[in-house]
This record gives sequence, structure tokens and C-alpha cells, in this order.
Amino acid sequence: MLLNTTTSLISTLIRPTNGIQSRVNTDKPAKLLQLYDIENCPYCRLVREALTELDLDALILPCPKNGARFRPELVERGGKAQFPYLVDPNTGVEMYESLDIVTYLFDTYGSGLPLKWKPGRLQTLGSMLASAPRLHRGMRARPGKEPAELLELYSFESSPYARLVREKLCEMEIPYIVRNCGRTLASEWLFPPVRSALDITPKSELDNRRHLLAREGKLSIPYLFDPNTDQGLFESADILDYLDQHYGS
Ligand SMILES: N[C@@H](CCC(=O)N[C@@H](CS)C(=O)NCC(=O)O)C(=O)O
Repeated sequence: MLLNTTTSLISTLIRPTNGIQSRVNTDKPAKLLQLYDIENCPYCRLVREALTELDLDALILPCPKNGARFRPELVERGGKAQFPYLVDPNTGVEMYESLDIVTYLFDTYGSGLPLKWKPGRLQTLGSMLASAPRLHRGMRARPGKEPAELLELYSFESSPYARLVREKLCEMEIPYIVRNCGRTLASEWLFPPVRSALDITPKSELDNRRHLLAREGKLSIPYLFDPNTDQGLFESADILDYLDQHYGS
């Protein structure tokens, strides 16, 4: 577990400015965006980073190598097995190509592509470097049982702990709603134990953070809510065990 967490942390440190800082979004879509995704795919990461930065939730449809659940569905839908693929039921837009998707998201749900995203190839290169420490994790299918109702994961893209959970969900081909919980306040950068020690509870500006705090009385990422068992779990190690126990094959 230590090696697992360390390489995930290295991945995060390689992309220190992406997929963490959010802006309050007053222009959220009514219907959930859908993303055909592979967790450790560098192209898919770019899209997930943009979703965090824009404070957008999405239905994640995991498509690991050899996956049988959503890969065939995408080939049927879009014509080829290439990831990421975004479906926006609000506008009817469906598209391949990570940088086109990032531009679409910022144009549609933000105020245009921020400067840091303009050198797209540089962003892609950085994301490739961030994929390297995780090797095959979150890439190959180890199918699990599909839950009847969708799981919800409170996450932000660059969280090293949330990544471990997303990788497992991807390998198990378990679809889930990602509830993005980026940071907008300086106090949100303090680690949860430090916050507790200093008795600081940031008054978050983001709906998902507020909702989680109201539901559980504390805020820590990742948090998995399973409506099938009505259970909510913090702690990546506990969530990984839970997924094995309930949805392992
Ligand atoms: N130019 C594309 C490249 C996408 C791409 O090559 N994705 C890989 C996954 S990292 C893929 O779809 N591979 C086919 C497969 O996994 O079967 C983009 O930026 O979206």
C-alpha cells in the first residue's frame, strides 16, 4: 500500500497545477456529462482535470483494456475504441480527442480556454509523465459485479488517494458518478488532520464540498457513497476493501 500511495503521490506532484484548483461554476449543465474513460490514460486525465477545474460532475464509464462492459458500447456509439469520449446530453455534442474536449468544456461551461491550457501538446506531455509512475494500474480489466445503482465518488483529479479508488473502479469496470471537489479556498489546502488539530472548517464555496460536510460532518477526499447499501466511506484503503468485498468477482 505504501508503494502504491507513493507512486500516486509522485503522479500528483508531476501535475501540481492541474486538476485541483476549481472555480465556482454558476453555469453547470442540467444533465450529467458522460465520459468513456481509462483512469491512467494520459489523454483521459486531461479531460478529468478540466472537469475538476470547472467544478463539473460526470458519469464515468470505465473502459480498461480488455474491458467488456463499456468498450463495445463506445465502438457502437462513436465508431472506434479510442478514449476519452465525451457525451454531453445537454447540447447533443459527442466527441473524441482530449484537447478538443477540454476546449469544448471550457467554452461551454467556463469562460473560454485558460492560458495554461493553450499549449495543448505540453499539457499532453505532462500528463504522459504523470501516467508513468502508475504503470498498468487503472488500465487493465479485472471485472467486478456491476452495482444496481450508481456509486458516487467525491474526488478531485489530482488527489493521490482518490486516484487509487478511481483506478480500482476502472479496473472493475464499475460506472460511477464523480462528484468533483476541487479547492477554491486557501484553507482547503491544509491536510484534514491539520485542519482538525487547528479546529479549522473551511466554509467551502463548492456545492459538493458543502453537501459532503452536511451529510457526514467532516470533509475528506475520497469519499464513496454506495446507495445500494446506503453506506458512505472515507479512507482510500477502506474503500478499496469495500469494493473487493461487495463487487469483487
Ligand atoms: N489524440 C487522442 C489520443 C487518444 C488515445 O490514444 N487514447 C488511447 C488510450 S490512452 C486509446 O484510446 N487507446 C485505444 C485503446 O485503449 O484501446 C486524444 O487526445 O484523445
